[in-house]
Order: sequence, then structure tokens, then C-alpha cells
Amino acid sequence: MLTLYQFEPALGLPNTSPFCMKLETYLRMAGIDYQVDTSADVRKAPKGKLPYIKDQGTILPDSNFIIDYLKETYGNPLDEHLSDYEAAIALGMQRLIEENLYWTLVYSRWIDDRNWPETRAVYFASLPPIVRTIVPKIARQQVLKNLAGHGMGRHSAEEVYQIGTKDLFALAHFLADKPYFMGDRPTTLDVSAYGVLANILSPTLTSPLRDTAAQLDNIVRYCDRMQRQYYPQS
Ligand SMILES: N[C@@H](CCC(=O)N[C@@H](CS)C(=O)NCC(=O)O)C(=O)O
Repeated sequence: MLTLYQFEPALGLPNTSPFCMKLETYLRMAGIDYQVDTSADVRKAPKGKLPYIKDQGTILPDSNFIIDYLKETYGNPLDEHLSDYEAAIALGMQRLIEENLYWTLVYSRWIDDRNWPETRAVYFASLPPIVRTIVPKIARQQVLKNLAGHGMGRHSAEEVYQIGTKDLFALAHFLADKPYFMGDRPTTLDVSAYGVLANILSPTLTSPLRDTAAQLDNIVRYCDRMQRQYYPQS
């Protein structure tokens, strides 16, 4: 059976990593059997990030490459009905979510001082006491470097939240009153969207991002629906 290597659930979410949550939701949506392993050391992961999978003896990292592989191996029940035009729009939206909005979420969790104590407590809870005083600082510095490398970290907090807020409004307008982002049927875009939006809406996060998302009724209802449909136990 396919093994999904990911972080443990936390903060009342299936996963605090939008990409792990994305892939697990994809597996559930596509009806692919899997087992979860949360013991993997992220530093030893094939690309130094989670999630990755092992299937039929092959280890594969990166949610997008993994989903390509799953489509080739198990069929493409979620996206095969999309026209090239619709698939292009879905890809553009996915990039907005994963390559831009995601980084504003990272900023709000790791850099915004209002959220850092909670982030530190949740992510580093399992470390022994002395290590726990050192490692989080180093990890935060690394995230700061990553944010600067991306470019998001070069903006002021106000600008970061302005960027994220625009993305949230764009997503709310695009979703409108449709049940799923591409219409009546769930597609791969929904797994990307749900992973990031549910994390932004997590009540443990204090930020203009969460405030905005919480006021976007269709986004809130969408996340509730996705949770009931794909994680009915949580
Ligand atoms: N492009 C990757 C992104 C995965 C990713 O960024 N994972 C983060 C958690 S959300 C991670 O493992 N970060 C650990 C690190 O950077 O050290 C994918 O789609 O799987």
C-alpha cells in the first residue's frame, strides 16, 4: 500500500502543512488507499521537505510530482473532464495559492510575533528542553532566509498582508457560489485551495489574513464543507 510521509496533525487541522494536507486530501478524493507515516525526519526527506510518498518500492517527493505520478498510475478521476482552457485557469489559481498566498501564511506563522509563540510551541513540542531553546531560533532564521529568497520576506508586514488579502478576495470571487473551485465537481485545485485556506482559517492564528478569510462567507462555508466531506472524523 502507498505510504504518505507527512507531519502529525496539529492545531485541530488534518495537517499544519498545506502541502501534506493537499496530498492527503487528494488521496481521499481520488479514492486511493494509503497509510500515513509521521516518523520521517524532514531533513532526510528526498528534497528536504514533506510530503513524500513510497509506492511500489519507489520514493517520490513533492505534492505536484506525486499527483502527476498518481494520475499516471491510478487514473485521473478528478481533472479529466476539464478542458485545456479550464485546466489552464486551474493551474494559474493553484500557483497563486501555492507560490504566493502560501508564503503569506508562512510569514504570519513564523515571522509575525503574535503567532510565533504558538508556532514554536506546536512545531517543536517534542524536542528536549535545552534543544527546544536553540532549534526554534535557528529554524526561524532559516524561514526568514527562505522568505527573503522568495521575495515575500522583503516586504513590510503591512505589504505582506495586503498581498495575501488580495489573493483571498480573488479566490472568494472566483469560487463565488460554486460548490468547488472549478464548478460542481471537486478537482485537484480544491486540494491545493483547501490545504492553504483551512490553515489560514485556523483559530490559533492571529493576523489580517485570518480576519479577512473569516469574513469571506463562501470561503468559510467551502472549508467547512470540505472538512465534513473528506475529514468527517475531525
Ligand atoms: N513544493 C513542495 C512544497 C512542500 C513544502 O514546502 N513543505 C514544507 C511544509 S509546508 C516543508 O516540509 N518544510 C520544511 C523545510 O522547509 O524545512 C510540495 O508541493 O510538496
